Amino acid sequence: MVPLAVRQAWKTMTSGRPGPVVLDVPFDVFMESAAEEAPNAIAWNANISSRCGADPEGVVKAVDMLLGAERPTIIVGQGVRYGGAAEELLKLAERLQIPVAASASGLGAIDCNHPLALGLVARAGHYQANHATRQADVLLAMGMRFDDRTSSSWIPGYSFTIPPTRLIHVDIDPEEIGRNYPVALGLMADVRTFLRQVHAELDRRADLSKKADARKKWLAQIDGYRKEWDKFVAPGFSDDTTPINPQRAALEIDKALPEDAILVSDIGVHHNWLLGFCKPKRPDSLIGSMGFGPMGFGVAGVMGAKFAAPDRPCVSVCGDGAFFMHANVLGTAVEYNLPVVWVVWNNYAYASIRGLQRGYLGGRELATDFHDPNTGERYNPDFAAMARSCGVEGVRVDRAGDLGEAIRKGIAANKPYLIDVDIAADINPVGAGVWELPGLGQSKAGIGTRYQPA
Ligand SMILES: Cc1ncc(C[n+]2csc(CCOP(=O)(O)OP(=O)(O)O)c2C)c(N)n1
Ligand SMILES: [Mg+2]
Repeated sequence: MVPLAVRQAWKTMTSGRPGPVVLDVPFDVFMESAAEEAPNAIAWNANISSRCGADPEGVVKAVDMLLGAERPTIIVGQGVRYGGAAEELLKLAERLQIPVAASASGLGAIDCNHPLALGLVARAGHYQANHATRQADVLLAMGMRFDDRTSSSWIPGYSFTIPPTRLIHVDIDPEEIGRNYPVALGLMADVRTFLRQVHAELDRRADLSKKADARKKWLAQIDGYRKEWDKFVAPGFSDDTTPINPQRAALEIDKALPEDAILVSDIGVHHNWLLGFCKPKRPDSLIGSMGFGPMGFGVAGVMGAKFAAPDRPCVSVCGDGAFFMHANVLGTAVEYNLPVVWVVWNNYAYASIRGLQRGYLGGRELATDFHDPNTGERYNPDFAAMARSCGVEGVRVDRAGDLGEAIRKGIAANKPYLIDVDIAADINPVGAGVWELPGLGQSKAGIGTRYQPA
């Protein structure tokens, strides 16, 4: 049974819409011996392809819609990363001069520094991204599922305005198509295969620049939004206070990471800061767990990243709350000799939850603030000393100017390394979208207003 189940689990994990699989093996089954030879799961599944293309007529329609649009916009999710479609995506964006936005899991699908990269669409998303996707006349969404954070709780006019925006939704999982928004065109396909079909169709078209003037106007408009956003966030980058301004911390982390680094984020307010102010260059430069969002994903997951990519620097940014929950990773990293770096985003709180409590409970907090009961002073264990007690290098950073150097040193050390960073908890990331907890109300957009189509 176990060899069969491993084979099936491997296939489920890697094909179609890929994802983690739980294999629950009862103890008695573990104890049994079997005459069966365990087949190699990887070899068994090696020749299965899930690269289905879209309906050919649908491809022609999609190209017609894109070429006829005045404010076309692309938004991508993790389907680009899993489908290995980054190259084809960049080629389409450049070929038709269409800007590319991303959901949290799609960030980095094209280099965030590329002039056509809009950045993040979300509650805490970038103004130029949200304001483009909500005004688009045609929106091409690929390998993404329109979850509540990306979609500003589906409230029209913040992330999307569908309709009147005409949505082309391409996904390998047909369940996602039409699930959250009505589509003008829904196509089940692997993203890379679809993009190759689109390029082949474009090769057959004579005039790709029909709407060139409208496109230029659209891109110029977006440049204006980008300037407004840059101005809005500028002060945070030069803040030199201690505890460190979280926006500044995200910037310093981003600057310190080499081109090929994998940054594994945990769950919490730090994740929002990283999504807002890191500029991932590759589809797998910044990974996190959206949706299920288990704390510990970044604390332990960085070791998984290192196993999978031993030649790339792997850095975890994780909350103090999650790190304390999962501090056993220190021992594991030593036992397996895994040179990973933990940057503990130490804000002395389950800050994301504390922020919600304060917002919705009239300023009160319950068990989310870490303090000494006698003095009220901030309390946490000394994480750097804890690391050293496990045989892991541990340092403390409390000035923004020292953070980048500490990360570079941690990576260069080539052994397990922990950096405990004192980061402010009372500043919250804001962006162009909103979020609503049912029954509790809606947050306010930090920049811009709700878009009302004419
Ligand atoms: C295992 C688990 N328990 C609880 C939660 C709910 N939750 C989401 S964020 C968060 C607080 C995280 O605190 P910390 O790790 O310090 O990160 P911060 O928000 O302060 O950056 C909690 C309790 C969760 N996502 N996963
Ligand atoms: Mg915290």
